[in-house]
Amino acid sequence: MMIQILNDDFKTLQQQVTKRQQQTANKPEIEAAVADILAAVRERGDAAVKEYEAKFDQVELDDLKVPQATIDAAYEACEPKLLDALKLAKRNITSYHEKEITHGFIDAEQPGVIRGQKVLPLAAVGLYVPGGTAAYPSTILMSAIPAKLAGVDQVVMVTPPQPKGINPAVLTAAKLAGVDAIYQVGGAQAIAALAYGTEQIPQVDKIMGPGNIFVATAKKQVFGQVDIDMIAGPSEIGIIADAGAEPDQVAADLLSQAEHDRLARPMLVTDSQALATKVAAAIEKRLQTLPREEIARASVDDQGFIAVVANLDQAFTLMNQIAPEHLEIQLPEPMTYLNQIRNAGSVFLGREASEPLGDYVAGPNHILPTAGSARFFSPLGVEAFVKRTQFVQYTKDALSNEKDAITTLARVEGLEGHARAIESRFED
Ligand code: HSO
Ligand code: ZN
Repeated sequence: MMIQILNDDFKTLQQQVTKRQQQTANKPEIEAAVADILAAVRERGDAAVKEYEAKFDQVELDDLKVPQATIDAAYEACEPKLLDALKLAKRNITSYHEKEITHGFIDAEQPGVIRGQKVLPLAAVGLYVPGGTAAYPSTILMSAIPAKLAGVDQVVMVTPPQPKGINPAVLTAAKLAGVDAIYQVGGAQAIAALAYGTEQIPQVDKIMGPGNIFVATAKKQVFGQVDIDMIAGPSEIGIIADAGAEPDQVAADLLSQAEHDRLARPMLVTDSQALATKVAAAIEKRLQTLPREEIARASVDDQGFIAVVANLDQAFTLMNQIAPEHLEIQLPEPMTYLNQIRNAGSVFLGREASEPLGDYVAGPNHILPTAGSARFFSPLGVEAFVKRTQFVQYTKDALSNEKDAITTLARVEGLEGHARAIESRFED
C-alpha cells in the first residue's frame, strides 16, 4: 500500500476529511473496572494501590516513593551529551514559558471603589508519565517546567514500576525540571491515589499527562474532584506545501509523527499534483529504513493522506477544518500566511522548522490539542497551573451610589434578604 492521494473536487475532499476525524468511544467494561479501582483506592489507600500494582504490574512494592538517592544517582550517571541536550531544552522551554506568566490587576478608576484580580498557583499537581518506551524525558520537561514557573509548590510524578527500574533519563529529566517527588505507581490506581491522596501519595489539585485507556478513563472519572488536562490523542501532523517544497523533507516530517503511533495522522495538503506524487514515493523509500517502520506504515496507510487542492486558499480552508496538532507551512515567505491559520496547536513556519525542532528544543510546548480540539483548546502552558481569584472594596459613599440598583435587581429576583443586607448599612 501507499499513502492515499485524494484529488476529488473540494466539497468531496471536505466531506472525506470530516469522516476521518477520530471519535473516541467510551467502553462500558473499562468504565466499570476503573470505577472499582477508584473506589478501592479511595477507601483503602496504599493497601489497595499495592494490590493493584501486584496484580497489573507484577511487582510487590513497599515504599511507593522513589528514593532521592536513586534519582541523584541517575542524574550523576547521565551521559554528558544527553544532560547538555536536556539543559538546552530546559533553557528554551523556560525562556518561552516565562513570557506566559500573568499577574492579575488592580483597578481603582472609580472613586471609592477598588476591584482586582489575583493569579494564584495551584498548590499541588500530579504528572502521569507512561511506562516503557513511551516515557519521554522531553514530555516531563514540557509539563513540569511550566508548573514550576506558575509557582506550583508540589509537583509530583507517577510512573508505572519497571522490571529494570525507572528509566534513568526520565529520572534525570524529572530532577532537572524540578519535580518534587516521584512515585512508582501506574494505571488507574495512580490517578486514584493523586485524586484522593493516600498515606504515601499526596492529594493534588490537577492531574496532567498522557496514558493508556485506563489512565484516560480514570482521569475523566475523577474530573471535578480534581482538575485534569485535556485528553491527548494520537499525534498529528498537517503540512501545507507547494510545488517548490522539498519532497524528501516533507516525507521525512510526515514520518516523524507517523512513527509515534499506529493511529497517528500524517496529512499533506498541496496545490501540486507533482509534489503529491513525489512525496508519496519518498515516504515509501524512507519507510524501508525506519526502525519503527511497522508503526509508521500502519499510520501512513490507514490514517494518512495527501489531498491535492486547486489553490492555497483551499489548502488553508481544509487545514483549518482539520485543526491539526502540528501544522507545517512549507511555502515561500511562510510568515505571511500566519493570518490564514485559525485552528492548529503549534505552527512551524518555513523549511527549517521541521516538527521535531518543536518536540525537543525550540521552547513552545509539545503537549498540544489533538483530534480537532485545536478548535477550542490551547497548547499546555503556565495558565494551566494557575487559577484566579477576585476582590472588591467599596467606601460607604460608593456603595450608596449603587444601593438603588442593587436593591432593585434583588427584589426583581425575589431575594429580599439581599436587598436588606445592603440597606442595613444605611439604617441609623
Ligand atoms: N510529538 C509528540 C511529542 C514528542 N515527540 C515527545 C517526541 N517526544 C507530541 O505530539
Ligand atoms: Zn514527536
